[in-house]
Amino acid sequence: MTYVDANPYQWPYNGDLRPENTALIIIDMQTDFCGKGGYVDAMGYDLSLTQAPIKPIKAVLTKMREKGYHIFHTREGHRPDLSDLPANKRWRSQQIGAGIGDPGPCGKILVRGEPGWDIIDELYPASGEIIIDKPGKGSFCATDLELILRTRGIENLILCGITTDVCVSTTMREGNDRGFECLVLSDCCGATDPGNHEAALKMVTMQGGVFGAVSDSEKLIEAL
Ligand code: C5J
Repeated sequence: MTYVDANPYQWPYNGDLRPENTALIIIDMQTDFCGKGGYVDAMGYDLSLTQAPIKPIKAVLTKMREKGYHIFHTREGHRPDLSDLPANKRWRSQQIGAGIGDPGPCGKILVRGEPGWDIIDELYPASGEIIIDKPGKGSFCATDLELILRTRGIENLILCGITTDVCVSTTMREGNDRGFECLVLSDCCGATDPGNHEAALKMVTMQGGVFGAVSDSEKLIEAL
């Protein structure tokens, strides 16, 4: 049996941690969320907060690739004709001066195929790794993620990426409700607000691990 030192319990609950049944899911490490001229930059948030997880994610990705774990990457974005962009999501983004679909220094904000929408070079998917394109915050909504996970017999999800309180948290909740055993890595996530990052992680640990457990890159690598 293999466990990762985690809070509030040693993860996974049953000690069944193997490359065959476990996936790393790296959420939205796109220029739009952590690069100069992207969506988060246009909203005026501190980019160092969403860039902080790049190095620890790279360490985890390297180790999990080496050990043969399933690797998934997600990208939030919309069709070029914006047919999958809800009017309220567009309107809200316009209120903060970063209208989704509007032109910016990295192309149209959060639009598929634009430079700002793609995954940053440091963490770019290797050939054979699964990329999930999603129109919303959760990675299960309007995607084939669950079908692929079930088809491969994956039971454990190790989650990281940006932002902790939005797309990572939503995906963890969706995965947990579907019966997946979820672990989030605190230093491999980042949010546009440090308090929200901390709160999103703390929420996981309530009720004996209401959405799963929290660990970090070092502890995971040690366990692997
Ligand atoms: C947001 C995300 N924050 N990837 N998306 O809009 O968390």
